[in-house]
Amino acid sequence: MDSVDSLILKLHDVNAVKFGEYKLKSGMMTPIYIDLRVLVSHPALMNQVATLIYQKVKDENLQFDSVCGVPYTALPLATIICSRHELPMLIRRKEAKDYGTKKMVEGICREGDICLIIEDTVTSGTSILETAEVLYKEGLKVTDSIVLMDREQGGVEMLASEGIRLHPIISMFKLLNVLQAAERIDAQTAQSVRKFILENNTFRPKEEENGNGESRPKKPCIEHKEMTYAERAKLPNIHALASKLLTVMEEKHSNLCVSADVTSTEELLEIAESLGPKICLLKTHIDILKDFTSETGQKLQAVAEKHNFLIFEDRKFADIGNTVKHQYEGGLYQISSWSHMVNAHVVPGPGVVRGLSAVGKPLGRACLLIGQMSSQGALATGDYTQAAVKMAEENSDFVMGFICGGKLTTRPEFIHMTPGVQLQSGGDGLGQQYSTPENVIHSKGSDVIIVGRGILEAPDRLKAAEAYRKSGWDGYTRRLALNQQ
Ligand code: S5P
Repeated sequence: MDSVDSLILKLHDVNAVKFGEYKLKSGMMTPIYIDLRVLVSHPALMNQVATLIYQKVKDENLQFDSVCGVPYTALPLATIICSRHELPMLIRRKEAKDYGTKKMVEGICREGDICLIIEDTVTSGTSILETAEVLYKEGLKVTDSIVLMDREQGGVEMLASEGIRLHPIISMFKLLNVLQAAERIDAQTAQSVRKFILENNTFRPKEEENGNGESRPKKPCIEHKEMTYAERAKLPNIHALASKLLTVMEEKHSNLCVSADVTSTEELLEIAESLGPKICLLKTHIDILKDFTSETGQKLQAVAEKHNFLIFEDRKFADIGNTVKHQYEGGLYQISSWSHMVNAHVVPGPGVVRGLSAVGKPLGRACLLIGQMSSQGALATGDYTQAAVKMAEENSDFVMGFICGGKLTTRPEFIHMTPGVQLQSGGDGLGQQYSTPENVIHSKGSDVIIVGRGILEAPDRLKAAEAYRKSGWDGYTRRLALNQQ
């Protein structure tokens, strides 16, 4: 027997499905009541449900960073799934504590992370939406939700209108069919429940519901009709270097930036030469070279020219304008003379951008602002990240984009670049946290993956670079396909 069919019968056995006259949370009277709270008394059944929910995650290829169960019934289900598969979990509080941190969500919330919501039963979808709204306040995104039992009374449609895809495991009509076929209920009961469900759909599109014209804005998980890299390259207000980079990306079918974190000029140039055809951008930490000379920059430029990629010195400037001006232009490395772009922390305020711009703008250079960091416990979150976006918008004649975990602004002239990328998620023991190219590009809407050790430590760097290039590009084409339907 199909595992969902057998689950339906077991749920009926343990009285989780009841027929009669019951009142729903909304006050509506119903001839069928689903009470999955009883699951906690049946551990084997609980495990079976958890397995089916996780199977749904795999079947639908859902991408997310954490899991949150709607309190209380779905909480133990989320716990089992997260424990079994070592997934980070979040707990939504129903009431804020009146002492301590007053947090509404327990667990680590990283700005832009995607949280998968798990629920036991859905009628209208409001419980899922309430939980999603608490998560949104923590800077999280919700794109998908899995529910064990969908009463088919409009929850799927309501959540879709709010940008959340609902994936039910059991739907009401399926449940009725299985129970009727197994002679647990007679045809008349099944038919009266079907009639009730069809006549009691709770979903009303926003405009219909709200006569005063104040319909709430729709919250799409990803913006529709997304522009291609090539289209963005032609935007009238785009920085010339951002336009150049997007053009290179389109031409080479590559959104891969290799982070060439090596300590000798020879190895740096060797990486640039061999991986050049696979990348759109090469990122350096020039101060880790033990043998830098002014020739290093010149040679790197020549290879960049030959293989059509740009250079990004990951200097992370973080001082007052006057100091960064000197650091950018002078010293041993004379960064502005050979690197197309650099990045800066926004902690000093806009002066850092103005200082860099004074040197870089006349040379046609550009800057990326660090809106978020990939490392555990990073403080660049929430208002800080928003301040970085504002600073970029106010200085778009020199700022071309962001270092971030995912898309920070919908303005298509800015390029989002994400470090902390490997084909397997995880970390490095020193705080680095990795997401996959698929997650970064497809789910989080970033534009460029920055990959260091995932390629540098591979037995065959060229093969690894090709695997990352392909994975990043596939994420982009899948994202485009999804948003152009
Ligand atoms: O938040 C950040 C920002 C940057 S630029 N996290 C990062 O890891 N980086 C840089 O990306 C980091 O300095 C390193 O050069 C690269 C990541 O390297 P990997 O070996 O962990 O892929």
